[in-house]
Amino acid sequence: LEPEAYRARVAPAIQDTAYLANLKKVTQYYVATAFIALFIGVLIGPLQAFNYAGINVYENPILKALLKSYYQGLSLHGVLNALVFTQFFISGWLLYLPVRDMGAKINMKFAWGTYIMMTAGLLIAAIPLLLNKATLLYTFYPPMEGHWSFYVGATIMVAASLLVAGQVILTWVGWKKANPGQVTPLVTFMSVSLWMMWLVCSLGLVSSALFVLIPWVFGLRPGVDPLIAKTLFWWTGHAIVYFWLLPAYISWYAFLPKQAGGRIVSEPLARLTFVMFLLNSTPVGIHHQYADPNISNTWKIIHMFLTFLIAIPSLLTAFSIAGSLEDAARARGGRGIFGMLTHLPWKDPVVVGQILAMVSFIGGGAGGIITASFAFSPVIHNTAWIPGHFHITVGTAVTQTFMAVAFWFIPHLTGKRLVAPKVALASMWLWFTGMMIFAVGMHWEGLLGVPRRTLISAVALPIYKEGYMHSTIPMALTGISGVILLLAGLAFFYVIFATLLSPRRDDAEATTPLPYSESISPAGTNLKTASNLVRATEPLLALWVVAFALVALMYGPVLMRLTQNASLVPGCNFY
Ligand code: HAS
Ligand code: HEM
Ligand code: CU
Repeated sequence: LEPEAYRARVAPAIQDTAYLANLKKVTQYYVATAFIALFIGVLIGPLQAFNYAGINVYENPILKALLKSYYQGLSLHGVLNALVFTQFFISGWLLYLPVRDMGAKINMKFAWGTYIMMTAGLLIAAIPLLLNKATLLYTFYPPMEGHWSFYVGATIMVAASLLVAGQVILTWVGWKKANPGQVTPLVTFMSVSLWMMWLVCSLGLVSSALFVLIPWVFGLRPGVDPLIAKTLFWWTGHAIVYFWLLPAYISWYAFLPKQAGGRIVSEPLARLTFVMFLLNSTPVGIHHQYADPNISNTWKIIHMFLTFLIAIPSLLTAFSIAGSLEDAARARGGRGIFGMLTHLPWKDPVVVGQILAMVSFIGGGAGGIITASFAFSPVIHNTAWIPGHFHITVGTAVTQTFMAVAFWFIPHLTGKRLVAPKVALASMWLWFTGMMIFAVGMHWEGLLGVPRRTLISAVALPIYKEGYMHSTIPMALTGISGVILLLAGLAFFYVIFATLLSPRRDDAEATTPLPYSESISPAGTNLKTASNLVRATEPLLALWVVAFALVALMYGPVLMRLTQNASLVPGCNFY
């Protein structure tokens, strides 16, 4: 992107300082709420890691007063980290970036309205969670039944995010009308396509909430069909991982090159990546249900191939970002394979955090592709392997990227300066090291058959020792990782909260500007002269329709069969 062209485009909105301050404020609220949720969620994590080291801390009276059971803690951990933290951070990030990128003036009352609605939904759902009335784990599979307020609160939260999506997409439609024949700028393109993807994928969860779960918990239906609910859950539940991941990709593609001192390799390629995710993220969810009955093997295998296909845009991203980092290292005087590594800015926590997040994703992605295999799945499904996989995808690739982004984004939004950059840097290394050790320990335990979601340290310590005798080393690794991650979390949250509480210095537009990168191959601005790839990816509305059609095609027959054979069972709970 040409910096001059960018400045000209966004000038009117920037000059309206009151508007800009308000936009930054609402974004700051989203981001701060996200990190408060993550703080609580992360504090529970090490306790679970100790469990997988054979150490049961849940009998401790102080802890007993706070958490009624391992499962209440695990429910809070999963919901706060994977659902609340991500959704709040992403809603702020993906509202602010495209609006700034287009230089648009949005309706700020509406923007605040969505924030308030999302927070209200969170509070409504949090009460039963804290009262141990919604100890359902973050997947809330029926027939486990929680208090109705959990389902209602969660639905309100998701609905609020759909309104954010609507506001951004409509702002873009307005931008298109005002700028006919122009190529959508990259950050806007990525954000809009991602919000469109979220609308396609959230349909599963929304219909489960409206037509299955809420009527059931209010007693309007005699029971619930667990398989239908689970299938609708994974319709959303797989693609949601890309709703988490792609905001990190936006940072890796659009901002990290500049932060590292290089350029974006190819804007058209970045656009292609996002379109592939829009089309193919959703119709793959049955790889979570290989073990479930009443879904034919044919559909399971089709979804498996589509899962392999959805690894391709991530592979494109891997090579493309590696190219940006090489470009950065060269510009900083690096030569040769090792020069590429040594000449990156290893003292900058923003860059280091993101590079380490990516390195973790090499393992997370490779593990995901292995996990997706129909033949291998029975070995590791429902074992500790699975938390091993997703703590180096969502728990590191995504979370650590958001953490590193916060080191510049919070100063940018608040006009404050990052407190203790060295502690920030240390927290990134600690988090990465802790998560890599955690991943080795948990994948390994999984291969030895240790089940996930089990208070294994208490129920079966003798069995743990007998049955999983060979697991001493991975157990030790998991326990050690819990300690390292606790330290990492404390260091990180010290930096974030101390920064938020420090005094404001300026409006940050000059001191911490949006770190737009230049491109080696830009997409251009005029559609007529743009490349075929840019022209093919520009009609996002049409591509969106194709995405809806694909998901209907790939889920319609599966859901039809499940509905024809529906059998309702009553709810139950175990807490
Ligand atoms: Fe997954 C289960 C398959 C990606 C999250 N996954 C989960 C669950 C979660 C999750 C939360 O097929 C658990 C759900 C539950 O509670 O039951 N996953 C995949 C596949 C991918 C994948 C094929 N997962 C993710 C991402 C997640 C995530 C992303 C969160 C953000 N996953 C599965 C399957 C299951 C599953 C099965 C069900 C298992 C079961 O039995 O229950 C792919 O999208 C991965 C593609 C990624 C790559 C990596 C690209 C690498 C990049 C980094 C490059 C690095 C550079 C740095 C440039 C191909 C982009 C270089 C710099 C230097 C200095 C060296
Ligand atoms: C589950 C540890 C951070 C998301 C788990 C489990 C452990 C663990 C051991 C498995 C529990 C079981 O299966 O019984 C930790 C540690 C963390 C951490 C030590 C860092 C201090 C995170 C982060 C995220 C996350 C940052 C996401 C943003 C989840 C989810 C589950 C989980 C979604 C699954 C819950 C379920 O099965 O219902 N965590 N975690 N964790 N963790 Fe973490
Ligand atoms: Cu999945």
